Amino acid sequence: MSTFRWARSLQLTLAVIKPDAVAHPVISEAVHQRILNNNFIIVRSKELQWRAADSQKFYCEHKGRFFYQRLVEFMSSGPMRAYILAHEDAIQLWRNLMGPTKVFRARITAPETVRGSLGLTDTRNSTHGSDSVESACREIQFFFPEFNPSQWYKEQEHLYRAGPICYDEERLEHRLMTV
Ligand code: 3AN
Repeated sequence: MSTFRWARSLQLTLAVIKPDAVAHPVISEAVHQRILNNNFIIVRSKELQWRAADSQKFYCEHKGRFFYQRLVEFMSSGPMRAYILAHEDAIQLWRNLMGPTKVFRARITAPETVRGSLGLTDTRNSTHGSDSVESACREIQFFFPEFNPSQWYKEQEHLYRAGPICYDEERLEHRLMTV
């Protein structure tokens, strides 16, 4: 059972462990442990694999960039693990833990971050995280179409904030003790 102490409302973000990291269970587990060690609430988690069309749709803003084709192929090359995470400052906290986009910069400037310590290349950089409230909502719905963030904030946020919650090791998610 976990009793987190929250001073402010919870915020949701989307976090993804990309195919390069999921391909190596030790690395994937290390990222998962960082999520738990940083007191994120795992609201949902699932493993999935994209088709090329999913990858193209998700990264359409990068169409035309030199790395686009490589990125699209990589993101549909194998299984990923996606999470809906909650924390007081979930978006910024997860992005701080991930570190800079470019792995070689991350290794030098932020070696303790996920990308700095576990990323392979600028494309195969181990993790993804939403960069704003708007993108978190959009991306959560892309990965978890059955989940409604607005409804969660309205009906569930106060329950997760008050707790108690427990961690379900089989589902790799936290759940409310009252449900
Ligand atoms: P971030 O994931 O840090 O928010 P974005 O949204 O600019 O970064 O880029 C999306 C993804 O595109 C990155 N995670 C990375 O996999 C890939 N990418 C971005 N910039 C480069 C680059 N210069 N070279 C190769 N891949 C890149």
